[in-house]
Amino acid sequence: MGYVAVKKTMSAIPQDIIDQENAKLMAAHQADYDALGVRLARVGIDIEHIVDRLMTLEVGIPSWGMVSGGTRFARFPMPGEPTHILEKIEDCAAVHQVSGLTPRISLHFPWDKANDIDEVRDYAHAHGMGFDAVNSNTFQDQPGQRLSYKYGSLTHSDPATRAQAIEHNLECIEIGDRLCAKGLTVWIGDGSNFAGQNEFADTLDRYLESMKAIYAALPHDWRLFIEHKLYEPAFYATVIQDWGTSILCAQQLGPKAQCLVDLGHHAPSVNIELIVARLAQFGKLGGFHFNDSKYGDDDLDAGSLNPFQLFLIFNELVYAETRARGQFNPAYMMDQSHNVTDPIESLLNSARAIAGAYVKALIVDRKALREYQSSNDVMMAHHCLRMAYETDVRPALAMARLRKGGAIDPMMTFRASGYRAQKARVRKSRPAIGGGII
Ligand code: LRH
Ligand code: MN
Repeated sequence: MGYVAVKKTMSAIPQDIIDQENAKLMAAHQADYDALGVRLARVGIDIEHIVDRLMTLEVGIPSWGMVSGGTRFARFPMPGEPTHILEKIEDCAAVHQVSGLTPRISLHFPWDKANDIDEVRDYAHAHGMGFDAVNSNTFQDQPGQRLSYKYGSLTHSDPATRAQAIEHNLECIEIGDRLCAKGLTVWIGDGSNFAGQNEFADTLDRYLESMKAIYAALPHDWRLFIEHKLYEPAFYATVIQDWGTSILCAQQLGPKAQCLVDLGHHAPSVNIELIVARLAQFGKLGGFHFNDSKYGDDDLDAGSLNPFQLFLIFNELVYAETRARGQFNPAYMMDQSHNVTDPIESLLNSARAIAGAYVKALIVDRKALREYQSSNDVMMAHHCLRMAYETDVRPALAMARLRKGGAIDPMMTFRASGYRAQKARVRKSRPAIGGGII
């Protein structure tokens, strides 16, 4: 995806703390690793090859996930949470330092607006961090904003309001370009709460007209991610409600436009891995917002409720990669709201779940699976997936982290660092003002 190489000069967590914690666990880790290596070799899999593949996996961190999240009812800030973008970057760097998996931050504007965007870039680079897709925001009105998005933004019936929303997206591209980001994610809450409020086809025409203007402003090597969502804030119809509408729009817009799958943006029983396979088959799978949910867009920790679904999604991704013969680079990002846990611990938890799902998908015996599928041996085909899913791959995950300077045990190492308590001593606390996701 052509991200800039960054020279790390600053560490969020003193590296010797990570090394000390690793030293205590090294012997047991090595024994577990060797045992897994023997077990995988028994079925013809080279554990070193798997770890090498895992070392290439990179997942973007949502800047808005670094503070305690909330709901419309309330938000409960946590002592030591970041109070501005530089502190958010420092915390993102701590997640990457311990997990080795999250080298890029996905920023959201205007939430992450800064007077000196070059300072933000350089501060991140100094921590060994880069930037993933930037996110525009035309689902809230900003103080002093001329025209309201109450009745929509890129699809508003008023051309001036649409122009204002387009202008904001062009500004996000400009800022993102200064940050060496390579993508823009456009999620809009546009939709209706009453039948008759909007004309569906006309509204989508307006969406495409607006997105064409944004598409035209993309730098040559950028991608435009269309994020669909079933409902909320609209509760009758949402303009970009599902993957079908998303892929039709991406095909209309052009090759740089692709579909972003936020796992929480589907009705509870929807088969998301099937959607992933469809989007990948037609070259329109742009990326992910990983999280988990039970009811709605709950933005819970990825893999915390449906780890098997996460595995099945990566099972489709691993197969799609073989089918795509190299033209396959979905942008993996997390999008979570940490309402009752330390955001860093939740992101470490989710990073481990995502890496685990990927490694389990890599060890699926695809040759056997293909044979069982073509001979309609249903149970053995399913068994292939179960055997991979039920394999304890934690030693391989730990080895990849270790080889990237991270922690054998991320959670216990982060706790041992005393990072949050130290930040609580130096950072101003943010008042708990009402609800809202951040
Ligand atoms: C919408 C969404 C979108 C972000 C927002 C914070 O629900 O998933 O990706 O802009 O959350
Ligand atoms: Mn999202």
